[in-house]
Amino acid sequence: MTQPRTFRIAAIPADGVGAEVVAAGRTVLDALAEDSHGAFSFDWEEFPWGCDYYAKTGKMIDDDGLDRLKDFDAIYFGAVGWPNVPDHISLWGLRLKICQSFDQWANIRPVHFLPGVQSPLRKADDTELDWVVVRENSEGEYAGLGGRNLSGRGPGGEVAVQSALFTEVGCERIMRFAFDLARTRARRKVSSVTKSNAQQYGMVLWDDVFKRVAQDYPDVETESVLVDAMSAKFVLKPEDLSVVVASNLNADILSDLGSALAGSLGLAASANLNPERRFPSMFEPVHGSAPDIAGQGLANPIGAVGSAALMLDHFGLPEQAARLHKAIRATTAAGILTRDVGGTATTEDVTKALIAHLAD
Ligand code: GGG
Repeated sequence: MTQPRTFRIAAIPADGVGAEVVAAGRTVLDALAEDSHGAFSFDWEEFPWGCDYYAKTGKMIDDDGLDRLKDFDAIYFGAVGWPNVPDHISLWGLRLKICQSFDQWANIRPVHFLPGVQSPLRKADDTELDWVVVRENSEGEYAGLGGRNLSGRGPGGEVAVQSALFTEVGCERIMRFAFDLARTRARRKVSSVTKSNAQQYGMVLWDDVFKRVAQDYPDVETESVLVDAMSAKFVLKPEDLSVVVASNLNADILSDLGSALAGSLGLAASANLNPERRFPSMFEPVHGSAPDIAGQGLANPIGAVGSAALMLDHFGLPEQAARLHKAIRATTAAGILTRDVGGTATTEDVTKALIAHLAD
């Protein structure tokens, strides 16, 4: 008989709708655990970090915050960013600080088309669409290298340098991750997103590593596509996609496009993985804090619940993850939809429907 397991999870709702969707995700996960009759449970600890905390303390996270997080089994994150704090301070002070310090170098962002949710793509009406964006999550355009100088020249005289960093180690590990993922999917294909025609150093290294790694996966189809052409392909030929591997910034932009094509950013889930498991991985909806709807009970919890499913997969509970995915599909198919996907349901309505459908 397998031992019951308790997963220790650090919840960081952070800003805006983050609080509402993390609460919804926790409620659904606790319902799942209750239904497991003791096979597994979740032990939650919630941390108050975010922009409000910054306004009070001058810090996005406590000085010993990473130390307090490092022994959790996972981090369940909401969204970061609020108009009272400059975006680069809040993003670097919390989300990127966690991702980079815990070497969460693989960011997985599946694009699922759900029943009952209308896509702006006409093609989605009669074509099965489903792909995963694999985002390099530790370097590239987000390496944080650069600086501002020459402000002494006076107004209009300052300069800024922001360098992208591409290492062979960083490129190779994310590409191998993408190829391994492709081998688990019906269509074994990896599309690499590049811009090597214009970025002749970093992106040419990216392309060279892609060609070298591909040789170890002769059973996986490949293509290398410029980021501008890939944006068009997302809209015009998405049925040709399975795993899309891209640098930090390119993948961030393309995954938002993918989520919008699937109907809403509110549906999109993500996992920031430290595949070696030296540090906890972090699971969060792709969307931000949405100040326009925050605190009104209108946020779509599906992105956060889909992220919880990715967390269950990471814990080695694929059947439980599948139950969440099934409940999500049953809920949208029944027309229980928040405003962002054309419905009138509240966060609470969708959460209740998800829990009800766990029994299906
Ligand atoms: N839950 C995702 C989130 O809070 N994102 C905030 C954001 O601005 N992210 C930008 C990025 O990750 O590049």
